[in-house]
Amino acid sequence: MHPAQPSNPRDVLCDQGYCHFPGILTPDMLTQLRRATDALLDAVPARDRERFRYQGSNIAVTLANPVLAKLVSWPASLQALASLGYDAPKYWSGYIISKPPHAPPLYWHQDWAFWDDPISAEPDPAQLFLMYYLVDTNRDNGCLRVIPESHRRRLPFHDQLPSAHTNATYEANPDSIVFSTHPDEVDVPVRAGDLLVGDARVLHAAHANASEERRTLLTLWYFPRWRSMSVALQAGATKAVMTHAPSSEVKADWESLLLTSVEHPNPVPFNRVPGSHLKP
Ligand SMILES: O=C(O)CCC(=O)C(=O)O
Repeated sequence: MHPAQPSNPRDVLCDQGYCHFPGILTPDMLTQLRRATDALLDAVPARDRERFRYQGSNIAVTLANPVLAKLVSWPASLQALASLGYDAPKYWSGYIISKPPHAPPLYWHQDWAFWDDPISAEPDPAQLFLMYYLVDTNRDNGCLRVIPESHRRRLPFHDQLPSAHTNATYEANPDSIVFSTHPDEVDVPVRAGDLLVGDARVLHAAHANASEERRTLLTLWYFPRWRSMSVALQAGATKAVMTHAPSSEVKADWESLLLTSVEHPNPVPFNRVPGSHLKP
């Protein structure tokens, strides 16, 4: 029998690797985001559509776009983070990941990129994804799939998967293990405008989009407890950051979320391969 699952969102996040906040975006914000992302998606060149076919798209969020910038500092989401105990998060980057109609599934992967740092062994996440789907999601249109607890427990599957978002995943064959079904996986369907918060270490994938509609997701990356990270890790994280200039309209909201460059003689290297810090 499984032990009882925690009900406090912070405990759920630390225990399962993700938690869910319904109804975070307003209908008006959803409309603005659909309009902004549809315009960007319609302009994606054929070469990128082919390369990112398993994600659907991989468009960097730019803060020059006022609607996307507004999402990064969305008050209800920052309140959700504060309710989890993270009241001074830092923003890292974001992507528009949109599956067109009849798109294939997304490969299994995890996104934590600093496995050499001892913080990787802590139950409390060092990096979070904030996911906003712009349509209701389900098994048929490509909802998220997660392997609960995989952020804090090494599974044989970890050693069978290639590093995420590399040629090995972009060019994987449809019969590759990265598209397999795992006995511990669960579907995570959501409503448009909900917020899914997840630990960057958790193994996740997405179903194929078998519907006639575009399934768009905005994934934003934050460091929720920046001040408790070592200077070497902060330096590694800022080295890898994509810098965007915020538009003047939203800069005030942004100021406390922005990363500034941190120097260290030995920045923690970018390494997405789970090492000795992930125990069975
Ligand atoms: O498409 C999704 O539902 C998840 C996207 C994701 O995790 C990724 O592209 O890295």
